[in-house]
Amino acid sequence: MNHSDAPPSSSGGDPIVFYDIASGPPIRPFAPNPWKTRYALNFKRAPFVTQWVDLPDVESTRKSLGVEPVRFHADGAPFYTLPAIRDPDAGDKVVGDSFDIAVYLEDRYPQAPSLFRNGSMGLYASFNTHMDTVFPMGAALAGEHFPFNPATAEQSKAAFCRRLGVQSWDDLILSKEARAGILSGLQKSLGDVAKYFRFAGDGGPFLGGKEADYADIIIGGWLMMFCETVPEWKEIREWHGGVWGRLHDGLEPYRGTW
Ligand SMILES: N[C@@H](CCC(=O)N[C@@H](CS)C(=O)NCC(=O)O)C(=O)O
Repeated sequence: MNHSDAPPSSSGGDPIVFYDIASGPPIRPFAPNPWKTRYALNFKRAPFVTQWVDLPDVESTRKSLGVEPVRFHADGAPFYTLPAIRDPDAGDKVVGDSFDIAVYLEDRYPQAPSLFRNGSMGLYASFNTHMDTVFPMGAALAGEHFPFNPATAEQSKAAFCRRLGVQSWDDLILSKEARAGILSGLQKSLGDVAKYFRFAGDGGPFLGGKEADYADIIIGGWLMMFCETVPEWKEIREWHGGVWGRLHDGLEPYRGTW
């Protein structure tokens, strides 16, 4: 987003509407990219309400907001995603990508702590892209633990199968051996990321030390997905000297309520 597009600041009117993906009841946030936005909204102390969207309704919701897709399937077809936000207090401005939302919030709430140190958004954007190549391999571990809404689970499973080119949902359920293989691959890849914490100084818990910023939120969003959907989370949080558990716990004040 161009900085000149941003409204001057909040006038304290209607809250931002945050479109997040609903789990089955009782509803809880679990999706990694929406978690980045939830953390950023709380970090910037932005007034917001959550509009829960059932997985099969993500496409129609995004279309109704008139926001262009930011992801595409392998065949080039649009992949409709959340998060998105709508800001009624800024002429119903809609933003539909977690990173763009963070940039928007930084401009919108200049008095709140900064998400980006030294205004270096480009560096954070490239870090975001990098992390989005490392963490998704862990998503396969959710499998049968994915918190579908029972009312629409079959529809959602069919969509996942089409997307991944498999015949049935059962094909996506991992054997014990496959699970162990993914865990060990994830551990190796996260080991490279864990090395970034050597700059944290005095035990972190964040990448930049004692204060969180958007780089921690990028990782934290993925860790929330592990925490909510991956049974091995207790093990993962202890990997690499416990950097994951410490960062996750350090972000607790920014989780808010829903
Ligand atoms: N680059 C986008 C990616 C958003 C994204 O991939 N969202 C996922 C949830 S983490 C989604 O909406 N998936 C919908 C689906 O799987 O049908 C962003 O950061 O906002």
